[in-house]
Amino acid sequence: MKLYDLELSGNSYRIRLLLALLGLKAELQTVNLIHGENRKEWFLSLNPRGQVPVLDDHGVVIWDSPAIMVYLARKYGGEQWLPTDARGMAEVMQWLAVMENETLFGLARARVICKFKRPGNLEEAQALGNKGLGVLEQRLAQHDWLALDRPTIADGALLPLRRPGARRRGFPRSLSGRAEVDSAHQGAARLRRHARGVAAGPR
Ligand SMILES: N[C@@H](CCC(=O)N[C@@H](CS)C(=O)NCC(=O)O)C(=O)O
Repeated sequence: MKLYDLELSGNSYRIRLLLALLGLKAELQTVNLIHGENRKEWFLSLNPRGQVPVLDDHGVVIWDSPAIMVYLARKYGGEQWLPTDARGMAEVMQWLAVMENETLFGLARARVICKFKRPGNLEEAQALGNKGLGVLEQRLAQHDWLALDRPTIADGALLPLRRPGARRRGFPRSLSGRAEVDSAHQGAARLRRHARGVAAGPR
């Protein structure tokens, strides 16, 4: 199994995290976005969107981090990480939607504007990110996990982006010190503790 990824990429991190939680090993191939490797023909043939992460599981090629999580959870995780009953699956998927919207276009966008000086509307990104954090906070104030009563790919998808130290790696300062950030940190710590219990943890 091979994962095309990038150390700094939050979208790639969540796949490394899930691989570790599932006790799976993958060969990691760094795709250098700065040098435009993701726009080369060989990489576009794997992912026409030219983005990491991409998983190649012995010829089965999947791109987009939530899709990769769904694939890994269903293929290797039994019912634990993504259950097949209607309600359980829907509850997990609704959190993946938060990841694809508020996290990606809010927190992650704000991060690339601040850290990599990419163009974009920082205020809008932060407002959306804060909205997403508020939704996480509301849930985590009353539950240990985002979906159901156990860790699922919803936690793997959403919590690592707010892991302690994330701010140093470029998340906007204006998000610091907020109750929902602290709560998301606690959620992330809970997931990492769980990860330590079942696996060596991601790098
Ligand atoms: N929805 C995608 C987003 C992937 C994404 O934005 N990847 C970034 C790195 S974190 C990337 O490859 N950007 C290069 C580009 O878009 O040209 C996912 O979750 O995998």
